[in-house]
Amino acid sequence: MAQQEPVTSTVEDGIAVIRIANPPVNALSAAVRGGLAREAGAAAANPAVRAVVVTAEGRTFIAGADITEFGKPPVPPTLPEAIAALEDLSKPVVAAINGAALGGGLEVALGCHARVAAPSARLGLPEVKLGILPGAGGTQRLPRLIGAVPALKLMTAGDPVSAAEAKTLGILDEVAEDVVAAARALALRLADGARPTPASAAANTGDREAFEAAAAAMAKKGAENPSIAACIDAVRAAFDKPFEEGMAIERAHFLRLRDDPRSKALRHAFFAERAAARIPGLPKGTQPRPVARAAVIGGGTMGGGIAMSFANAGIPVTLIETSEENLQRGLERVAGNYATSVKRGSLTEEARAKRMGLIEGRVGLEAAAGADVVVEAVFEEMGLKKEIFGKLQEIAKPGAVLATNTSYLDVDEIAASTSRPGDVLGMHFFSPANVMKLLEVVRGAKTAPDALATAVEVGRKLAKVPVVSGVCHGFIGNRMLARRTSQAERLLIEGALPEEVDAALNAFGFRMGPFAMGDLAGLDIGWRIRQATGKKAPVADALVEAGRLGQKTKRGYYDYSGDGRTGTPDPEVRALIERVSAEQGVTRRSIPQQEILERLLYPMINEGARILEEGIAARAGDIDTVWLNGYGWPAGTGGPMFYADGVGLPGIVARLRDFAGSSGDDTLAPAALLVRLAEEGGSFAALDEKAAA
Ligand code: 3H9
Repeated sequence: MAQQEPVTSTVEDGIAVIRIANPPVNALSAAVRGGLAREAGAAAANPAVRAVVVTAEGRTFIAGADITEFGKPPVPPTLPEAIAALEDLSKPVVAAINGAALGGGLEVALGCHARVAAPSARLGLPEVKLGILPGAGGTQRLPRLIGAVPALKLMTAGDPVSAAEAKTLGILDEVAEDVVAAARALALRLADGARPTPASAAANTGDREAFEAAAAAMAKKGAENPSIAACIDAVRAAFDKPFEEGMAIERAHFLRLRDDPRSKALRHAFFAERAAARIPGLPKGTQPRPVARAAVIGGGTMGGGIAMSFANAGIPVTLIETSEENLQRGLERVAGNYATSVKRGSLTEEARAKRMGLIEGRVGLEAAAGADVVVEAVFEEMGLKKEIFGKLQEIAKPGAVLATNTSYLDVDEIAASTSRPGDVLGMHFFSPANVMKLLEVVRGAKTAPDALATAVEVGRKLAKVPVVSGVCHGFIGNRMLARRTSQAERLLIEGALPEEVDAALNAFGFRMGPFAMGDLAGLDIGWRIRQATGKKAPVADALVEAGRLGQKTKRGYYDYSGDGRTGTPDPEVRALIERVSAEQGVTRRSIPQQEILERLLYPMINEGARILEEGIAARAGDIDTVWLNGYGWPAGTGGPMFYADGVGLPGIVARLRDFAGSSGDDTLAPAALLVRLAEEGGSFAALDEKAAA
């Protein structure tokens, strides 16, 4: 297919308007960079042109460098060269920022001599989130333009700011509804006056001492993030090095970080998250059903958090309980959460009032009648869920999506309790539901395509990261977690201590290990599930039976008698574990950290491979997205399946065979898919690419 020229320009009334049209987000592909340099040259050569405006088509100005080009051989011109072509023009160049200007997009705007943005535009340097730093002059022009401290803050946080904030910071000259008209007017005024100072020659870097103090604080906070140190080093050059030298320092950091495995992992995560939103196997033209109102059944912690998610997205929601008393308790918890946010300054009083106004509390299931999507969030009890869905078939309006928030139960069995199984699916939120990004959307055998599309669309509206899962015990995330949990318990019996197991995962990058996590959540939860399913975990069971339920009883795997939150190793726990080992006839041994890590992670990866071969997940990237957004998997390693590719699948297969052989536990034997990929020299990434093509 012939590629349309993505950069064009028209000359009218002495002004050349350069327009970028490279859908979907006007990323700076080679063709766009080349086009910008070419049109800058044309404007320079055309005597009829007195000034230049740079703008773009669509909702975005420019979303930055084209990230898909990062792994490929470079095609000239580089982005710094294209930007220099604009900045070096002797005629004034004004950016007309019609939408998001991110990364290289903001850097293009900084290379222009002045900037006008639409009120809805957002501006930012999100490169650190991809494991790199601004690499097209952002670290040199922005500090010179607005001061080193605010510039460093913007690029180390990576979050965009509004046009109004950008104006206050001094990034923008004007904010205007009709950006192109305003930019034209400004360009003409500049053409009539003196040539404006380009950002590369501005002298607003500010106070060196204040910068060093801010930099030290940021370096401490972001100690494990190499992008932060690189940003600091590059911005520092804006104080004492000529612009060109600063650019060279920036470039060297950029190339080094871009080729680091960490950035590759973060880029993988970016694309995997977006791919997860594409539902495989939907008939062409499937449209989500309209959703104007939601209902949540169950006002507990989970239900309240889900209701908050709807209200936060501006969708009116009815929170339903069985009694006035339970309802009041649920509403009070929600109100309390919002009040805390206001107190912390993360929510305005106005927004709080608006959100609370969108949540209506009602007693009785009949109140679900007006909702387009109903989310059931009651206890994990099949009988109760079936009863509710049985009633909902009459109460809910025709076409309403009926979702269960179950984390383990069989969605098909729940669907079978209604006469409208096509409307039924799972929407598995993660606690706290108003905060956690992940949403597993569980597709039942009979779920209608448009119901599924609706749940994914609702997830996106709620600012969640939806991932579609098939029906199985625990879906994608909890099914894999169960493998880790059982290995963690086995490691204790074989010779490890809770603090050693947790330390192995902390060293890998998890904020919390399984035992610290268990203590936080409460050990009675797992115990109750084991009681109901007839499973055993000798150490965990013994702890619960000794009244050690975790932080809430000040004793669990750790002792919390200090501040109640910081656990310290407890000799009593050690004695208890050693007793269990003895009872099991196990001679305890010291287990190296690397072995602990492999024992925890490889069985999870193995389960991920099974999930993939059974079609429970459509892509390895979906599994990574689940773990990155719902379970605190360290982002810099890209998720379990991406990590597995990096380790090498043959090595993982060999280790799993060792584990299965020495333990006699068949579940540890490598999955057929894992063995096949290892033998063929394949990878999960290649498998996903093949599926996409
Ligand atoms: C950079 O600029 C480095 C420079 O400093 C130095 C260079 C030398 N490239 O998110 P969406 C695709 S680093 C390629 O669903 P939204 C995306 O994959 C860059 N593709 O839409 C998706 O494709 P598909 C710094 C990109 O409306 C489609 O566009 N910039 C890029 O929810 C739609 O995306 C960033 O980190 C890209 N840069 O959100 C910004 N961006 O349809 C990254 C998007 O096939 N982008 N795609 O799945 C974003 O944050 C969001 O995409 C944006 C739109 C807010 C722009």
